[in-house]
Amino acid sequence: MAEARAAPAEAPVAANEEPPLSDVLSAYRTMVIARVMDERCLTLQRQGRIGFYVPMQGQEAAQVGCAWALAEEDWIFPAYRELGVALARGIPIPLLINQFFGNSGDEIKGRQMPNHYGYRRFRFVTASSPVGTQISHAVGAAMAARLRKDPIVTVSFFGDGTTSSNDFHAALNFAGVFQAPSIFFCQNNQWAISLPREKQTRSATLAEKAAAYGFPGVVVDGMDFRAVYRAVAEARTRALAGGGPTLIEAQVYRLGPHSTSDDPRRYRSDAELAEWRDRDPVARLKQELHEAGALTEENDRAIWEAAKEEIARAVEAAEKLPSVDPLSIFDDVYAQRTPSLEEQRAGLQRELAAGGEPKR
Ligand SMILES: Cc1ncc(C[n+]2csc(CCOP(=O)(O)OP(=O)(O)O)c2C)c(N)n1
Ligand SMILES: [Mg+2]
Repeated sequence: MAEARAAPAEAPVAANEEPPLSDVLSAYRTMVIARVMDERCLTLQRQGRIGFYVPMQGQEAAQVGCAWALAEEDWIFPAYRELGVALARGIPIPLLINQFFGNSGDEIKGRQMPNHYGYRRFRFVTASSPVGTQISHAVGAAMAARLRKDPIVTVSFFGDGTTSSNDFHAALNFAGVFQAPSIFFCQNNQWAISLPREKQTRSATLAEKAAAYGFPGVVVDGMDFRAVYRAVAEARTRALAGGGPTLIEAQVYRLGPHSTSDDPRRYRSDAELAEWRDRDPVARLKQELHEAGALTEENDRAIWEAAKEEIARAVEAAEKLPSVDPLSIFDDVYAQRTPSLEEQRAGLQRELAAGGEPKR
């Protein structure tokens, strides 16, 4: 079965060591699941079955490669495009799909935008919509971990455009000064909605910005699973040894739209898209596994089929679940509801019992 197996729980191999082949095959499977789920979610939104989705095609190797080099105790501070990281963490597919539907299986009870999930038990903080805020949070959590002598790192995920945010500067400066055990994982997907990378900054690379904060910045081919894995493993080893933070710029491409509210044909060329499609990270890892004798065409077909089936099952189950109970809107805010909230809750309960639509 094409389960999105979580990245290995034990500490990752030392820097520069290669992940074992069996592990790479699991990572490949996770990348395939991410690709299939991504396509399915886009379609679900186009069909009006879910409200919103943020695609990540083209960023599978960067996301899974990064997550694979972490330990499960490490905390993830994602932006809104990190499906590959979520799957690599072992967050179950049905849980994610239920969140997109905002149904009664959504642990967040429909209180977040679709696609803005987070789960404490997976150490995966709720996706940040304001760009960059998660970077400061990650540094704060890294400092807390160090004070508590927790041997972990925190990792923030963000894009090229986010390097222009206030939080990027504040977080990296602070992390540099205090040598926070935090990894800044920038997926340079070449676009910040319609703004191209070359208009974002005059810096030659995004990674070189780390020099101003006094710590290493590395550029890595984000279409290459192993290269990403090695860069993150090395940054993690250094952070745990007290060597401070690292900024990693993974060069990738967003093959799909920015979100389901975007039409990229209005601002970028088919030729550019085609050029990056030729560097498809999923196809690349497949080729590598094939050459290493770890994957046959037949096994590969089975991996894709299993992924499609698993996702289809999760969607089918999600559509059978009822919506979130409207009364749950009054839960989880106060330990004891105020009299006015009790009154409003009773009013809604009466309306629902009378079969009416809740007043908006
Ligand atoms: C503080 C803030 N300003 C503006 C926006 C609107 N916005 C949403 S996504 C985005 C572009 C971000 O680009 P990048 O950091 O490259 O990430 P990508 O979406 O390409 O993954 C912007 C400007 C926002 N969400 N938050
Ligand atoms: Mg971008």
